[in-house]
Amino acid sequence: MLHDRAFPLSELRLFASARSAGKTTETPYGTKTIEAFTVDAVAECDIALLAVSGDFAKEFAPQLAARGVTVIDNSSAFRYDDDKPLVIPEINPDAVGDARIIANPNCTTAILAVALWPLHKAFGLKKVIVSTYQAASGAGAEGMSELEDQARAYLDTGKADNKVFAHPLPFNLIPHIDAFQDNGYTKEEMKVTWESRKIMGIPDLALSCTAVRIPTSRAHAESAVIEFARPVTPDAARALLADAPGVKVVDDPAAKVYPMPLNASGKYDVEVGRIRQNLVFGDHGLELFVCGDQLLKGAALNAVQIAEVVLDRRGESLRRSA
Ligand code: 2RA
Repeated sequence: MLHDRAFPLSELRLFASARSAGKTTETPYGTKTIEAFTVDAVAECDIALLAVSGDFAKEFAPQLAARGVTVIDNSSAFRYDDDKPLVIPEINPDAVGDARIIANPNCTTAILAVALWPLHKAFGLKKVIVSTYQAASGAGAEGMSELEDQARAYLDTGKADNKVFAHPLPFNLIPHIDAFQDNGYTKEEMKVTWESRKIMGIPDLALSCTAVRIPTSRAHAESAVIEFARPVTPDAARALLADAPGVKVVDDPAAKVYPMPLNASGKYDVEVGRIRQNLVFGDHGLELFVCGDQLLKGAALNAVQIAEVVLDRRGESLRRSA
């Protein structure tokens, strides 16, 4: 992603646990040897992109920040801290400010919010009801492998063992992503509510979500039913979204054109389609379907876009102000 976007780095260094240290990996910047993570070693860098557990981030991100490193963290460790920005550059780039720790949102939130934001600015979001259709790779490489292995095993033997997912995923869907909370929602579902409110700056936004794992490999899809404060039409929404950064309107149902995981995989833009006047909320309501690559806009792309904002806003002072 850094190379794809021609991020102006002088050196890329890769850090991991002692188990991986010493291994080499091919990158667009040449063969790299993975180094053992230590605060001292990473403190030599200007920007650290963390793809680690929340516990690891909580322990080490503040230590790196204290050493002058700008940390962009993909875990949920800091997303809900009032003093840490949670950023989608198309929505709230100014939130980056002088922060040394910047949180990257949950993939499901990022894909939805980038499509909701232009509509919110024009018509005012009032209520949003979301249902998700999330790819196996949202659970990591192990999730994707489990789907492939289970699918083969199921076709060969009629049975499939599950470890990563709570149930077999091939030829099934599982309305359970992350842990159940006291209110009956899962953590994944609550993340969409909490994070959308924070990123869009609408603390009282009424948003509820049902998150479902489906047997696709890559790219999450989401259906959203939206009530607005002001009247809205599908044509007006299409026109706005067509001009919005990070979004592509894919909406010609008569030609069987609508967002789908197979098409959205590998794309930077979140695809939006099936835009229609909602039957429940009438002229104040829309219904739409979004699909985005959760490994890109939902993770790596958004993280690198945050790094671009950091560089753009305070590149000169990255280390010197530490
Ligand atoms: C998932 N959203 O799809 C999660 C990954 N962060 O499981």
